[in-house]
Amino acid sequence: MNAVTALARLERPESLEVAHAISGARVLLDTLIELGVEVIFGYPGGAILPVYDALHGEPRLRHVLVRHEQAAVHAAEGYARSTGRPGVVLVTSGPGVSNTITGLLDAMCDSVPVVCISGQVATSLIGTDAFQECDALGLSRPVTKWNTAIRSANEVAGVIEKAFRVATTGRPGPVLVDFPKDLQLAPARARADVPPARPPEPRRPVSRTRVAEAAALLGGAVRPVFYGGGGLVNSGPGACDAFRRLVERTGAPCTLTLMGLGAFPASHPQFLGMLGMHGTLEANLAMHHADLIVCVGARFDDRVTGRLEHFAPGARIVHIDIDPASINKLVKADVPLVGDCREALAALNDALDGALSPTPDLAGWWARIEAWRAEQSLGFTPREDVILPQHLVRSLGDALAGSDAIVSTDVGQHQMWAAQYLGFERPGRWLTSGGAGTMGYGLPAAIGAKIAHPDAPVVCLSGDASILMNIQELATATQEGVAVKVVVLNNAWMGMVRQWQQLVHGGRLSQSATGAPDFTAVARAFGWAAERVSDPAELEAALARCLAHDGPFFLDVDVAPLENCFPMIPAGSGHHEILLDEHRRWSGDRVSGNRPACAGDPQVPAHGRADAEPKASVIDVFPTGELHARRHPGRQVRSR
Ligand SMILES: Cc1ncc(C[n+]2csc(CCOP(=O)(O)OP(=O)(O)O)c2C)c(N)n1
Ligand SMILES: [Mg+2]
Repeated sequence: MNAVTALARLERPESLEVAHAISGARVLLDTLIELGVEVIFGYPGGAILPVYDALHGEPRLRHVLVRHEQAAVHAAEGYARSTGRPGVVLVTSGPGVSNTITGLLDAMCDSVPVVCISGQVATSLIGTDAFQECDALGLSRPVTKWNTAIRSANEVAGVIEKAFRVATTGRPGPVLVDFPKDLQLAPARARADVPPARPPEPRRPVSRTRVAEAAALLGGAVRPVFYGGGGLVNSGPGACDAFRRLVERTGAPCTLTLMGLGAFPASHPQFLGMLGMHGTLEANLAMHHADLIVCVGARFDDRVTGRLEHFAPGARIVHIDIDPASINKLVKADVPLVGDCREALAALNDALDGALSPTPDLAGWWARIEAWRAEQSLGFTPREDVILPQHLVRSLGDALAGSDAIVSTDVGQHQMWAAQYLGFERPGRWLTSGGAGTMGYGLPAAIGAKIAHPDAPVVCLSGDASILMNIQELATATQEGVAVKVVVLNNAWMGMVRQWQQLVHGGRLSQSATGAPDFTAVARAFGWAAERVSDPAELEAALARCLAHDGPFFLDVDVAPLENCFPMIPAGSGHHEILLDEHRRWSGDRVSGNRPACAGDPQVPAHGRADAEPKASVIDVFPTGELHARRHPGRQVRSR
């Protein structure tokens, strides 16, 4: 007997042989399979080893071995958001489960259905400060929709079924089930003995009275706006279709939140772009001047409303949401409509079908909107000497056009540029961390999505700081053979932090300069193909090589380091006070400051900005000089 076999015998109690066929661990896997689970994202450890043992050689479940438990949750989120099915996570006790907390918070904030199963020390050891014991329920309570511990091997199937039901019904969210090791090993009654799960709670029917009130408001509004959010995406393609039908039949403009992008086609003439802090001028001004806002599956988040006292002063509000707690939380709804978006929108469409009054004439409203659109708040002119971030994102969008690609992002300026410039035509193709704003989300989320959609192009657009937060997941993609692409918008800054420090903190650039490692060397070390590009003339070809490569590919794109993301509603301002760029501010109903020249202007060459030298700025705290002067001592200075 060699040492390994002896050790295995020592660690494998005889009782396990007896229990193995129907151990708690086996029941867990059988239940997952019955619930339709095909993929688990996880990382093993002592307190979950009996489940990993049962998983060994189980052909019906694919286990994706991540390299950090936080990434397991983000990968499960990417899987869930791109399929509409819950993502499943398996981790050990102590640091294994505590590492999931950021991921669970992320899923909680963005209403993503995730079921996380964590190992726990044996029940006899709970409360003794045993090795890798931690209060998993206490830790995860604020970041889960529901959590529970398994108290007997016989209840495994029932608890897991309930976990899936809670995660996926109503407003979706993460659930954690803590599973002590002795119960994983204990014999469990056969699956058939378990009492059948309670049927799902009957859905609350949509109120006909409220639907009629909403239809009446739509029939009388002359400046209506539809404002859709992530709830539309969660409700599924049927809800998005019903939303489109409603928007088209009323002829009204439509805007979407960061989480809602894709719920209405970006190329549609009635789409105004994203709203909120970095939304388009026309979307935010339409909200500000509206006489009716129909909010569907969104929650009047502070990044959307700006300063609440100034929010949409003349608008009546119809608010459709499955979560009653979201209604009247921040903005009082004139017509609250609690229910699933798809059902509520179908009812509203039906009510309008039966309405006798003609649709109001919105020509005057559209004329105002077109004037705001004409300001081209997302306009930019590519440069020949350096890749502008906007140019990178637009080129990536062009390269992906027509391929039904899935794009994930991290958090920062690159995320906002992605939301502004990548047009999403369908739901479920845009994966981003909205509510929590979690740096480190992008790469594992892309891996989870690619595993669900092996034939779709899946790209993670990241920032040079964010990608480092879960860079170890490059190893997951290599081992699992997952051909995701990473495109890093590399400005060598925590760009969004620097932007706020410039605009809000007097230009004191405290700890936001990062520099960056040689990402191509890092990626190659993990077995990825990689390239770096800095010349605008080479960008398109580099993107094409990245997307065409048969395997994971890391493209490090050097961009103009000091570019900032506009439009921007500064924190504490209303929707009508918008910075259009460093030089121009929209206030009330007009622009102050000078517009930098753009391509198409008579005096400007086709490429290149006429105003290379900064003009006097309308933003007082914008010491551009200091940006060039201050360099982190150890920072790698890029040659251009
Ligand atoms: C885990 C986490 N820590 C800190 C932050 C705060 N934060 C928001 S954006 C940002 C900088 C991101 O830099 P980078 O990834 O390079 O993106 P860029 O803004 O330059 O595009 C930071 C630190 C966060 N969102 N998440
Ligand atoms: Mg950066």
